[in-house]
Amino acid sequence: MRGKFITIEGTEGVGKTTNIAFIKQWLDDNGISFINTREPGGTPLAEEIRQVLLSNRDEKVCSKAELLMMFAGRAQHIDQVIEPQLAQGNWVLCDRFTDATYAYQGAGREMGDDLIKDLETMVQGDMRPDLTLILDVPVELGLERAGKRSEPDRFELEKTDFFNRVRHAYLSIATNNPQRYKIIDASQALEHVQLQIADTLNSFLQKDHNG
Ligand code: T5A
Repeated sequence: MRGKFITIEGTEGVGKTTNIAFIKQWLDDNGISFINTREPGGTPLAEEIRQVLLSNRDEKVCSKAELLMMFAGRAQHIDQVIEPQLAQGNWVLCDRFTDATYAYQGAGREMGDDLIKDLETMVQGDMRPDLTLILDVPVELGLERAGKRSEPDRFELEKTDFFNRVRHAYLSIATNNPQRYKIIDASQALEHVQLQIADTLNSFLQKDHNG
């Protein structure tokens, strides 16, 4: 049986990395074989593209170049990792996927959705995640948390307005498709965030078992 594809999304510093550790434990506890991966990245070539995308540079990266690099890495990642793993029956847990492109390039960079939809169809066909968790915190809180952890990358140097557009795009994507998306209030203490995540995963698994 084909594996399930779960993605984790949110603005900077919402706690994706922290909560992925919790989800991995939940998968282990439920005896589910899985791989954990990320975007941009996930294969040696796509990780090289990630470096190009995140590193600070004097040359301005134009939005179309940024968008195409996101999808170039994604095409490689799907072909080499995601699709073969799902086909083998393993679950794939991915830190960010195409919803990040709608949120960051579509809304953050104000490129709109049309071009992204075309690229999504070209690169993914009709393949979409089965479940997407959107960790939500006010932008200022996320940036404060991320700032304590490491030096800002090229995206983290953007202004608050940019991240507010990203956040609202995520919330609107989720609201328009409650079947696939679950918004997690990640501004709470970690144990409360993890209770919400566990509830979501337990009902997803239950629905899967019920067919
Ligand atoms: N991007 C990506 C695009 O523009 N388009 C795309 O298509 C894709 C795929 C990738 C960048 O690329 C952009 C978006 C991004 O800018 P990334 O590394 O995936 O970068 O994303 P970041 O958001 O930069 O990831 P971070 O690692 O910064 O944030 P996390 O993983 O969300 O946060 P985490 O877990 O490291 O937590 C941050 C801090 O908060 C604490 C943690 O301990 C940590 O110190 N924390 C909490 N503190 C209190 N209470 C809680 N509940 C907490 N949860 C976490």
